[in-house]
Amino acid sequence: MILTAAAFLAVGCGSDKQVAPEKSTETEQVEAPSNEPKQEVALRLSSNDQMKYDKSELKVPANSVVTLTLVNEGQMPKAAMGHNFVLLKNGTDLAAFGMKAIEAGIDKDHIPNSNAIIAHTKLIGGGEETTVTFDAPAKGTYDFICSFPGHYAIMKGKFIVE
Ligand SMILES: [Cu+2]
Repeated sequence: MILTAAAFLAVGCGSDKQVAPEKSTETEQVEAPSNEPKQEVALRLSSNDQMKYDKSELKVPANSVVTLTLVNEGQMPKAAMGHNFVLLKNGTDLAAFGMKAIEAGIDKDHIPNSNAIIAHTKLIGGGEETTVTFDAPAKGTYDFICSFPGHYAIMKGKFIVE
């Protein structure tokens, strides 16, 4: 039994050793983004009682890890003038998403159960701030909105990955 096991292990090791050199010689294909350290990017987005963000465009490099801090500089409570940040996949129907956000209700921070969402913060009232960290999506231009009922018509912007 012991001999059989040893023979099996030897074969196992042998086959591993054969595979490894083959991989390392394929240098032309070593462009796996997952192996590169990701650049960390910090963004700050403010909002207020006038139902506005302070930026209509956010830019990040491709393959970065984004930490976005949303600040609500207003004084009104969350139920009256709450704000969040919701980053949406390309091609999302904003009107349809807005309806789902209303249905989700304030208990869920007006975040609907939707696969259109790339990343989002919680909903915050005046004087609060919140942070979300996420991997930047593929290069392109995306919509971000506040999903509080009625806000996305004004509270929206472009999130650009370049
Ligand atoms: Cu809002």
